[in-house]
Amino acid sequence: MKSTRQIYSLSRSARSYIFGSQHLAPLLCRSYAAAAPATTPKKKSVDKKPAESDSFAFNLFRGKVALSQVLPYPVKLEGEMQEHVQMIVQPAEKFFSEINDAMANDANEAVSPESIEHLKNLGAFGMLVPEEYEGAGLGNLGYARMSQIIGENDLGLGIFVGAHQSIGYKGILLYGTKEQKEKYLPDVATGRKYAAFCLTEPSSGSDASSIRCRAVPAADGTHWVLNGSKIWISNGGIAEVMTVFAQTPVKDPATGQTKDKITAFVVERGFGGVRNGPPEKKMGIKASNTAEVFFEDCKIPNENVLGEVGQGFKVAMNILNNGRFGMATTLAGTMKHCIGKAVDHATNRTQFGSKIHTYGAIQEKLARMCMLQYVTETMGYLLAANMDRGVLDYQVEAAISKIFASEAAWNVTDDAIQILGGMGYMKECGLERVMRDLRIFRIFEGTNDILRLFVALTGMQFAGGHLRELQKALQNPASNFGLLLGETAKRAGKYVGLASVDGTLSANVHPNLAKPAQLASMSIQAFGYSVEEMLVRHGKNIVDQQFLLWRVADAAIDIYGMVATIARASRSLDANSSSAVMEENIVKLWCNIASERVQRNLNVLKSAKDAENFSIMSQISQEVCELKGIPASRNPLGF
Ligand code: MYA
Repeated sequence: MKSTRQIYSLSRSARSYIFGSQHLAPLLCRSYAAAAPATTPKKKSVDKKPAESDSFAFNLFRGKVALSQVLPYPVKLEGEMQEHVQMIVQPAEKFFSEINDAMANDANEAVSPESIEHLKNLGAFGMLVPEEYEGAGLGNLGYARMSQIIGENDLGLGIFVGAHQSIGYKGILLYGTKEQKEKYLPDVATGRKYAAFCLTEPSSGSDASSIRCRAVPAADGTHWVLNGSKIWISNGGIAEVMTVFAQTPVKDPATGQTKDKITAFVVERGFGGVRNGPPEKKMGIKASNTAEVFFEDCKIPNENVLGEVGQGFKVAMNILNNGRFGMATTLAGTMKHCIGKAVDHATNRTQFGSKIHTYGAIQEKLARMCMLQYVTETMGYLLAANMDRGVLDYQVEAAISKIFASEAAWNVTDDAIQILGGMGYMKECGLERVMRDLRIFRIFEGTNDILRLFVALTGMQFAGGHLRELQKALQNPASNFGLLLGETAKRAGKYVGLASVDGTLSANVHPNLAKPAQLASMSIQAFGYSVEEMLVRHGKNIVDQQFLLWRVADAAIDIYGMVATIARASRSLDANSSSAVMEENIVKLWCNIASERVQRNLNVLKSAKDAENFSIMSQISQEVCELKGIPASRNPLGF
């Protein structure tokens, strides 16, 4: 569970920006006015123009259907890049089927030296690094394809190579100077040196900005001196190159005051003053090294600051955002593997005189597994494609993909084990390793709990900015006629109870998907209204409504999954692809299930019964914490 400090911390920026300087209540719905709390005016927000974005997820929070990043489904590789990626796929698959032994890596708690040599030859340590720096130059879609193959075969190995490049040296790729790139990329891209991302500390997990590692400029100004420690660092025991985040004194030019702000550094083990603890003993991903890293008067040259001094928090967040699609595509591979195992068993195993795949209980599981894999794969590749074409505001989609993928993979693996029954529980079958490996995916790279809050609050912050603009427009209706007319029309639909569903989506997808598209459009509209109502009702206190924010995030995740899969299946239907019929069925099933869940989650936002349940849950939780667990006296026998 998150500490109060962590929970509060997430809200820092959201609290300041969602409502800005004035109440929205009089504008939107009088009956809410009394409930809207007073807000402290904050100059920064008053005149700030609300951000515009083409992100589907951002606009969703305004009830707007923004399709340019989703439809037509933009995932494709062409020309040289396609050939380039295709050329690597086959040797990668061969490597996993003939050389790498995931079970042995797990047992030995390390990837075998033979596998590492092959990975180097495959270019697996520098998939995203341009060829001029000795990398494979694959682009995000190429990386997505490779990560899927890795996810199908060995998640422990995946974290070894993933932590290295997805986050370990990603900062150098994204923020590095020419000199930094020239100095470090060739070594890390070839696997001559390994990299690690050092953010988490004993007292700073989800609350990333509370890190205590500190670097101060040396008296002669030639370098920085770093002290502190980091925990649970993937590749921490083997990395030569580390992206390290530390507090640094930064002078505010406006006030002249010096405050601590986070700065990112590229730290070489060779600088001295760097040591690591023993490899951690973990539940899963055992083949990946995880260790504590200590910095004791470590001298970092000035030129090893990554990005700008004081901008390290944003560097860290953007590295994490940038790497998250890889988790979705990796886990799409893992689910494919599990589905393969389950299908193999279900089509060969006879019970009660029939193959078990003919029974509804098994069919339901297999269908659900295929659906979850499809949604995950669709999201992961969509994100990678958008990143390749230069989209910048993908952080909410990235968080959604990470949350969805890690939970879907867990459920799919669980269902696969269930289908295999006793066989699935045996080590030999390999699924127990997958399950152990998977558990961490809901925890690391941002826990799903914190990312749900991030999704909901970031979206609401965006929507809140636009509501503020509307409020300002109302103060001078004559010169804001267009804006007000649009908003009036939107609200009129709501208040006369019309299902005034935006036709954009249905009009642009294959006719076979008209119904799912309509379900998605209705969900988007209902979602936009619910967000608006929540903003009006709770004001800046929305950030404290975690029970509700959780439901908002879940609804956003479901809707994003609907629209993304509709776009993908529509493209397959248009192209008459061999998988089109299956895709159509999956999308119909997903949209039926997801739209119902969206409605349920949105109903919870205003339900008195659910409010009562949340309050009861708070009480139970508080009591059990006060009692330090369940006391023996609560046993039915009384002792
Ligand atoms: S590494 C450790 C991972 N740790 C985390 O993910 C930490 C999670 N915590 C956070 O993300 C932040 O602390 C939160 C913000 C979100 C809680 N993008 O006041 P604020 C901006 C862009 O809300 P806080 C690991 O596990 C925000 O807008 N911007 O901040 C590796 C605001 O900006 P402004 C963002 O309350 C495991 C400012 O920052 C973002 O302190 C190995 C302050 O915001 C964002 N996301 O908390 C994995 N967030 O001031 C290996 C905030 O301008 C993986 N902001 O308004 C490999 C897998 C793949 C395998 C591949 C095989 C090949």
